Amino acid sequence: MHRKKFAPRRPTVALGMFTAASLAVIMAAEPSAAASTLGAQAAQSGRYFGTAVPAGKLGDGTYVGILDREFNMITPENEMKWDTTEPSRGSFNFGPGDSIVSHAQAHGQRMRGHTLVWHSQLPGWVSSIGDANTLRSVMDNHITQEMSHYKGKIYAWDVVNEAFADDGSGRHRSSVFQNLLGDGFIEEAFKTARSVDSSAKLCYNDYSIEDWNSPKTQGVYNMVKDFKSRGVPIDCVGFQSHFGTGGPPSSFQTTLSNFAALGVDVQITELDIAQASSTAYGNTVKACMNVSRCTGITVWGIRDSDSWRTGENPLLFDNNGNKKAAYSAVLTALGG
Ligand code: 9MR
Repeated sequence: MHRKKFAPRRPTVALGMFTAASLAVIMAAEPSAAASTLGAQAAQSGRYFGTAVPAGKLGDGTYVGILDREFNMITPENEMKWDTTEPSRGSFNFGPGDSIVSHAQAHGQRMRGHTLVWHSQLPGWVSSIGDANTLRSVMDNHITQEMSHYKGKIYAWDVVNEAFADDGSGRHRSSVFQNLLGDGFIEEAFKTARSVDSSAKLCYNDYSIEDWNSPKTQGVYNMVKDFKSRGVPIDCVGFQSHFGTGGPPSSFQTTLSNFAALGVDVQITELDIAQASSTAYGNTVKACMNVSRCTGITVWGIRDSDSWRTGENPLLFDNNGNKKAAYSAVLTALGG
């Protein structure tokens, strides 16, 4: 009776359309003002703008001033990697990662978790395991303990990082995981991750997969396609985007949209560009803006002096924390 009286369905739709139409009129009359920070400008299109943060810089006032003004997503640069979080078997250390999470929570920033299973920054006790059953239980336990500790605090996890080879084969690289567990180690990691925290997005993250024509890109694409077709849980693909002076390959937007069409979000996760030309940065951001499922961009550091690429000046702020020309190019590109 109650439902009938209000005949909810059609009026709801009509009201929805009316509201949308009114909004369009209001927006046409008063276009939303361009934002003055990267995070706020990205948010206007429902995206985020993040950076990598090392715990050791949280005491640097200039650094933190820029971090909290400009960025609304944080990736710990090293603090959630296996060599820090489980330096010996079954002995976990979440202190450094916790300090970054606390900062993020206090400043309204979300977190990308980086990274659960990676051949690098892997402690010797893991790489020297010699039998599959031990390694499988060690890997699953690592994922379980780390994701449980951070449950509810991580927007997206890089569950597996850099598992594909650079040799043009389009196949997985050699690693203790690959060598003992075979190709199935990646899906095992994703299934375990989903069972621990069903609300975090689960990403595969890699570099040199931005060019659609590269065998490595095709290898990752085929893996994601296979996972989606078999119901293996995967929600997103991270394109690290460590570019040379020319910036992204011309096919970058095609790559992002082809992956997105498989039913995953795509994200630029570790962006830096040698010498940081405005054109190269602008083109990178535009490629993301043109793909609706490209949900955010993370640069791999704030000032050039914070970068792992010493001497290449690849970031958006100079050593003194001043905005570089590329900063304006990025802000403009984020504004559509
Ligand atoms: O920026 C990180 C640097 O401080 C570390 O020394 C290095 C060790 O491997 O890892 C760097 O971050 C890497 C990221 O975790 C994965 N993709 C490549 C990044 C740059 O090397």
